[in-house]
Amino acid sequence: MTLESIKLFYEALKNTDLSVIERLVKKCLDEQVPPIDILNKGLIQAMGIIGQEFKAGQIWVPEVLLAARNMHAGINLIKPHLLKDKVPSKGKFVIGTVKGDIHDIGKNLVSMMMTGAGYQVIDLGIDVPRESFLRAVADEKPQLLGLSALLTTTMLEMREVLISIRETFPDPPKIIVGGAPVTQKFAEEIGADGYGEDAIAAVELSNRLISQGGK
Ligand code: B12
Repeated sequence: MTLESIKLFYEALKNTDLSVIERLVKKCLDEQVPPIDILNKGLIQAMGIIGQEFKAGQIWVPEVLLAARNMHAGINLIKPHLLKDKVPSKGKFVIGTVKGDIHDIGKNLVSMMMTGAGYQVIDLGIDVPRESFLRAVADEKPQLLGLSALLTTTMLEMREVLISIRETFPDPPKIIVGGAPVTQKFAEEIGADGYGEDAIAAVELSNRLISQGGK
C-alpha cells in the first residue's frame, strides 16, 4: 500500500459521508489488496495520523469520534475476509477494556484476530469493572485473559485486575495486556504473562502461552 493510499484512508476517516470509507475498502478488496494490509497499512496508519493531530490540538473529540465510526465501518467490511478460514478451538479468551476506558477499536481488533485464530472469544466490552473480570473468569474458566487500555491513567487499573484475579483463583488464566500506552516494560513491572503490541502479536503471544501449557 502506497503513501498515496494512506492519504486516501486518512481523508476517508475524516469524511462525514460513511460511504467514502466503505467504497475505498471495497475497492481495495476488489483489487485483491490483502485484507490484513488494508487494516494495518491503511486504516490503522490513518488512525495514527488522526491520533497525532488530536494530540497536537489540531482536531477535537467529535472529529476523532467520526474517525472511530468510519474505522468501525471499514473493519466490518474486512472482517469476513479475515475470518474466512475456520480453525478448531484452541481455548477460551476473555477480553475487556479496563475500568474508565471506553476506547474499543484496538480491543475489537484483538477479539477479531483471536476469533480468526481459533479462540473462543468472550468480549466483556468497555469500561469493565474488576468484579466483571472476576465473574467472567469464574464462569467461563478461560485459559487466557486480555486487558486493553488506551489511557495512561486507566492502564494502572490493569495491575489491580491482575492482583485480584491471582488472589481469587488458585489456577488463574494467563493474563496478557496491550493498548497504545502499554509497553513490554510495563507488562513486566505489573507481572503480566505477556504483552502484545498489536492484534497479530496478541495471537502469536497467546499461541505461545497455550503451547507452554495454557493455565
Ligand atoms: C479513537 C480515539 C478516541 C475515541 C474512541 C472511540 C472508540 N470507539 O474506541 C474517543 C473520541 C471516544 C476518545 C475519547 C478519549 N480519548 Co482518545 N484516542 C483515540 C485515538 C485517536 C485512536 C485510538 C485507536 O483506536 N487506535 C487504533 C487502534 C487499532 O489501536 P490501539 O487501540 O492501540 O490497539 C492496538 C494495540 O494497542 C493492541 N491492543 C489493544 N488492546 C489490546 C489488548 C491486548 C490484550 C493486546 C495483547 C493488544 C492490544 O492491538 C490493537 C490492534 O493493533 C488515540 C490516539 C492513539 N495514538 O492511540 C486517542 C487517545 C488514546 N485518546 C486520548 C484521550 C486523552 C482521550 C480522552 C480523555 C479525550 C477527552 N478529552 O475526552 C477521551 C477518554 C475517554 C475514555 N474515558 O476512555 C489520548 C490518551 C493520552 C494519554 N496519555 O492517556 C490519546 C493517546 C490521544 C492523544 N495523543 O492525546 N478517543
